[in-house]
Amino acid sequence: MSKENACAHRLEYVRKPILPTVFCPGCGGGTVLNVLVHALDEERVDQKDLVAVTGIGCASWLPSPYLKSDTLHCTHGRAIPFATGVKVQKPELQVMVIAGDGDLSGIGGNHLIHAARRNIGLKVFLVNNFIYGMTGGQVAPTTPIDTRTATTPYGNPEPPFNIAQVVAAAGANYVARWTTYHAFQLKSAMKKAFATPGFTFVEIISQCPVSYGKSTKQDAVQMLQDFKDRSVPFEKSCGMTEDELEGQIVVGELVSRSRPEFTTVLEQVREKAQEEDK
Ligand SMILES: Cc1ncc(C[n+]2csc(CCOP(=O)(O)OP(=O)(O)O)c2C)c(N)n1
Ligand code: SF4
Ligand SMILES: [Mg+2]
Repeated sequence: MSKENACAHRLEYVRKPILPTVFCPGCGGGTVLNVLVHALDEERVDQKDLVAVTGIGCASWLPSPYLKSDTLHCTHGRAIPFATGVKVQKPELQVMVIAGDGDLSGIGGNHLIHAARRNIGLKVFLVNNFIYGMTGGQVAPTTPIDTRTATTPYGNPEPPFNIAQVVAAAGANYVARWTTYHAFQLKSAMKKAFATPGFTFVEIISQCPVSYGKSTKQDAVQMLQDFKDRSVPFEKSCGMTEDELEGQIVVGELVSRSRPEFTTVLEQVREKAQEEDK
């Protein structure tokens, strides 16, 4: 396939017109969408079998309106319950959730850990920009300690969630973390997330030069440089102390395993119930 044809092929996953996008200049959202479309294409995910579910926030504009598949743009924090309903009714579909850190780990945090515990076959991509971006920069459960935000003008007193570790501990089959600086590694992780049965989760550290940039006084390029400089491979991080890991971004694959997928288990229960109720 020529380069031009390959590009046209990937664009089939995207609703047109895409420009102008809703994203601010320098936002990581464009990179995330670009990488996602490459992953969908290379994994040969059929658009007719794909349901993209999201909540509310800048990251939630990624699947809806931009992905040309069935999309559910749901209420803030409730993407996973909606996606769970779809997957339970139609287990044969590829059900993907893509939303922000506030959406999935703040208001929707309980849904996230229980979906991971059940190991239901959702493909979840959490775009972590360390802030409530769309609403102007309020503190999120992922905001680093001491950061000055719109709602923590004297510095954030709360330590942040290590959300990939939380999801891994809850029982997901696959968990990885990359940043928008690591586009190729991120694509590989997304492909593996699509290919692995069960609950799969990729945390994507992404730059928000507007709402989070107000706090860090960095532009998009400085943020990407910072992601590069602060990244530590997961394997190396295992030999480091908590103090040494302070302020670092651990990247790579945290978990890859094969616990039973929830809708398969549910089907077995259904068959058992029918047998016992005869
Ligand atoms: C129930 C409810 N509470 C609050 C809001 C307001 N709200 C909309 S988006 C958002 C935060 C978005 O942050 P995040 O999910 O991290 O997405 P980002 O914009 O950073 O990509 C909030 C608080 C809402 N729409 N609904
Ligand atoms: S506010 Fe931040 S996350 Fe939202 S579009 Fe602008 S740069 Fe991107
Ligand atoms: Mg956010």
